[in-house]
Amino acid sequence: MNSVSRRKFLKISGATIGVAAAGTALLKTTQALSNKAAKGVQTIPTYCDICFWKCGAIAYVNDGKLWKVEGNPLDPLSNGRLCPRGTGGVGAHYDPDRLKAPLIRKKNRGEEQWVEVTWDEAMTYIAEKMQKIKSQYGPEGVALFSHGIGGNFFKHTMKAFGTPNISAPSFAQCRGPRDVGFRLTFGEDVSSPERTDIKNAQCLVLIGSHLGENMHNSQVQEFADAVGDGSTVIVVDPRYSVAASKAKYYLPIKPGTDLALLLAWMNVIVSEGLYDKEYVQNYGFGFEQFAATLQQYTPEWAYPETGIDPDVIRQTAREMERYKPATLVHPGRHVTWYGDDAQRSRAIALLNALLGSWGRKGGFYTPVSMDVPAYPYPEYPKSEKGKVDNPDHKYPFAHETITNGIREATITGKPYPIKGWFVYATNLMHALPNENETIKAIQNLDLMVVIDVIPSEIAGWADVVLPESVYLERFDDLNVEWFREPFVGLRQPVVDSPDDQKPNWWMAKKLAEKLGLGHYYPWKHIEEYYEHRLSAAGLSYKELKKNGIIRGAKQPIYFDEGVPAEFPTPSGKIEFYSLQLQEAGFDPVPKYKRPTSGPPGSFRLLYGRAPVHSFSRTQSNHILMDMMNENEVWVNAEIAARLGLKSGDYVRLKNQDGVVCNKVKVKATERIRPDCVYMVHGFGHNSRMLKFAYMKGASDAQLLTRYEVDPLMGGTGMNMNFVTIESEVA
Ligand SMILES: Nc1nc2c(c(=O)[nH]1)N[C@H]1C(S)=C(S)[C@@H](COP(=O)(O)OP(=O)(O)OC[C@H]3O[C@@H](n4cnc5c(=O)[nH]c(N)nc54)[C@H](O)[C@@H]3O)O[C@H]1N2
Ligand SMILES: Nc1nc2c(c(=O)[nH]1)N[C@H]1C(S)=C(S)[C@@H](COP(=O)(O)OP(=O)(O)OC[C@H]3O[C@@H](n4cnc5c(=O)[nH]c(N)nc54)[C@H](O)[C@@H]3O)O[C@H]1N2
Ligand code: SF4
Ligand SMILES: [Mo]
Repeated sequence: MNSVSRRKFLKISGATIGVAAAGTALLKTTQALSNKAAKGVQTIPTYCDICFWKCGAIAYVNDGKLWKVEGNPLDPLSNGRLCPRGTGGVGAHYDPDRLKAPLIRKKNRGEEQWVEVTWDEAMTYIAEKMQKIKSQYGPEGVALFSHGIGGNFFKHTMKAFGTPNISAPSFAQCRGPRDVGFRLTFGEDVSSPERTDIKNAQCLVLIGSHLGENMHNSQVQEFADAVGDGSTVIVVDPRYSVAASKAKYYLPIKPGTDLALLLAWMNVIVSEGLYDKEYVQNYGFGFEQFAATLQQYTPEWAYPETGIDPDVIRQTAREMERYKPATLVHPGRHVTWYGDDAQRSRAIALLNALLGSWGRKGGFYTPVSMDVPAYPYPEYPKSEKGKVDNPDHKYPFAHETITNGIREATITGKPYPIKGWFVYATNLMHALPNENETIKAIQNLDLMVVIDVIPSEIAGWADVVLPESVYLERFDDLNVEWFREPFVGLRQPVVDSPDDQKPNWWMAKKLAEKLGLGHYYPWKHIEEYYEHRLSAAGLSYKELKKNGIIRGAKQPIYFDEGVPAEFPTPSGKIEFYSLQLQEAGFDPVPKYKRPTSGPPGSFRLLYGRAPVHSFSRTQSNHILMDMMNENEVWVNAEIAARLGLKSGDYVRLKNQDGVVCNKVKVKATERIRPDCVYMVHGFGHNSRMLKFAYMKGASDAQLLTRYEVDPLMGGTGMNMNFVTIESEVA
């Protein structure tokens, strides 16, 4: 395959999806700093916010109207190409269902009835309620849920107010277990963007992580390059994913049994002496004890658990050995599956350690960053009570705040009451499992503020809704990224907001002022904040504004290039055997536990991503909905036939607790095992104000009433639900 067709298969392109008719004349490109009433075409660099990859982009504005967005060629996260969601991001600006003005609730929570108020009224109302909570319960009684870089200034205001209860679903509902498993092993996180050297990997192992549907831009580009270069790809997934279609080995594993496979792979690699002996010798701690525990986990032992043929387990283990250390066992990202996820992730880390891939080319590089000092704010007040989410360090290895821990404290009032929620850019009704628990918590609040761009489900529960300008209409914090090479990116407004929406920094500053915390915002406009930070780093804001990005010099990123092989674990080495875990009462080497099975006749519910949508945030975007306007439920073809179903029929899924989802179209396919069904996350909106997205497709989140909490770090394993399929009579 040449590089063009390689890229095409993953649908990363610079192609334009225009909202306004694409201009035909030769376009004169000018570098503009403000688009107000501008004539002709301007190009303005910024970075994307349709997901958390934060790709550098160039927006085209025609006569002051947003026309299209393309990748910024200077930016290493996009390399000049956006994914389809980024290209379609234009639709977020034009969405007719957007929130337009601040709203205060008129009736009961959840009834979606508000009155429009001015910004000043909204902020005064919020500040008064916050002060009341503070005087009764302390500042810790207010919690912030936020996701993405746009939350930075609200975090700052909340810390200034005195609460440490700040959390994002990216830990306990997403990558937390992975980062814990890797920290326990190597002393460091995988972080985001992942430090995976996919483009140089000669053997890439994907366990669930469905690159190509999961569209993190440069990661997918690197994957396409690796495939094009003939790298061996091994995919482990109960579903034949896009990635599986590029694989030399596809292992259709029984859901929830990956740890058995990982242990068997390590058994083969250790017993056949295939590991990187020098690396293990130099950097490993507790290898002998580790090796001893592995003896029981033969491929024959793993076979009945996983359904994977012992010969295939051996062959794939040898294939991994052949390319070491350029064999990358990808750690995944959304790994909150079964509640044993930190230990499964640790097993992935250990397998990589055996292959010597951490710190090596084709494995995990050591990321670098630009040194841009933080703004010198006054010190934050110290919290007397400490965080609410993890009482008595119940989850000893949680290194970030646990969203579901805050939710639980809000329900129980223990270890202390939480009476105010701020929710910034996270639709908790779709992001957290068990909707009823979220509602129960919300009912205990004295104040619930949601900052969103559209009337999402979570906004429907708010007392105050604050409408934000979409990313193409605002400045945001600087993106000082840890990556292959150092760089800093700028998000800047490309067009004006159509109504009375405001950017987060403006809201967070205004709120601080209302709370008497104005001294925490010594700058008037965010551009002053940029100037301050950038000049402290010896960088030019003018240059950043013009190009959207400033790149630093390349630096060594592999041990072989001179990066010191440091492992900030207690032993200072790679911990094959973990005394930390042992001391805390956990298995020092991961142990396999068979997953629970569902009621007879039921199917395990699995879920994932579609290339053209992000979670529950893009179903109101007309451009992206043009490409995919509902999700489907994947059902094994034989099962479908047995149930008398064919592709295109509508069904409803009913879970083990009797919850029934909205109707959803069947995709009868050989591409999934018979013991599970699969759907794309984020559809099935039931907020009535989302007129366009309302009831299109079904919501996986509604069906996730059960979850298994990871005892190491508090994450919610959500692949724990089983459904039956009920025909939908038209
Ligand atoms: N287009 C798009 N891309 C995205 C996002 C998006 O919203 N849209 N979101 C981004 C974010 S934040 C994240 S965290 C990532 C998530 O993406 P990933 O981390 O790649 O994937 P997951 O959602 O964990 O996994 C989904 C895959 O795991 C398989 N799977 C389910 N159960 C099992 C199991 O027991 N064993 C194995 N081996 N496989 C299993 C499913 O069949 C599916 O193919 O995607 C990122 N990229
Ligand atoms: N059932 C289920 N639950 C999951 C997952 C799953 O696959 N299935 N995936 C998990 C993972 S990996 C992750 S990372 C999380 C993601 O969880 P979230 O980040 O909460 O994802 P979304 O559901 O997209 O909610 C984002 C909200 O932010 C709003 N928003 C979008 N842009 C802006 C903006 O510019 N400003 C403001 N203020 N708001 C904005 C959107 O309208 C939406 O309401 O979910 C986790 N939970
Ligand atoms: S991966 Fe796609 S949606 Fe995410 S930031 Fe990049 S272009 Fe935007
Ligand atoms: Mo995620």
